[in-house]
Amino acid sequence: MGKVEVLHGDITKVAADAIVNAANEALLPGGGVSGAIHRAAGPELAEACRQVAPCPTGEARITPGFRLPARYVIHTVGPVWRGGGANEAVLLERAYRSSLALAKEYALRTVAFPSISTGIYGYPLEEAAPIALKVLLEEADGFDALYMVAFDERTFQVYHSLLTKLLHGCSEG
Ligand code: AR6
Repeated sequence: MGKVEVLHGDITKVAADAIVNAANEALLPGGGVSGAIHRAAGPELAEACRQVAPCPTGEARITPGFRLPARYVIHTVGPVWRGGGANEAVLLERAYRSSLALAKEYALRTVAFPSISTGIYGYPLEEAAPIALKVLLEEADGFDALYMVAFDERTFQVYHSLLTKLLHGCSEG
């Protein structure tokens, strides 16, 4: 089984086969991780996004990585948090799964994710992390490595301690 790891840092520096972008449905360069990815990839990325847009919430699109160390960028759209009663959990899980389905289609072996929806889109981190890690652990078999790249300290701590707990639980089963 491929490994799942939580990393602390900037996803634009990660030399995975693909990094995932927490995008908006129009695939326009925004703020947050999306802004950072577009700045690091160069202006060609926005043009490539234009050609594959729009991307409904929960779906994913793929483009080259241009000036990034990653070969590809997989753009996915997580849900905007509306209090929890608007299918957010299903849509968040779908965003992770669609991204990995696309990665498999392209025979990619390593994929790095940011914490989708937990920034500008307001999804509570403690509720998003179990969904994200559940999908990564379930799908790890099809990859060499799946990374969750946490930019800030709190995000790192939440994912890191949860992953440790989940792996510890699994090893007993
Ligand atoms: N590397 C890794 N993670 C990062 C980086 C980075 N360089 N920069 C920020 N993050 P957000 P969302 C973290 O807001 O909530 C955009 O405008 C950040 O700390 O980027 O899905 C899009 O265009 C947080 O933990 O994404 C959409 O309109 C996580 O990435 C909207 O924001 C996600 O925060 C999407 O909002």
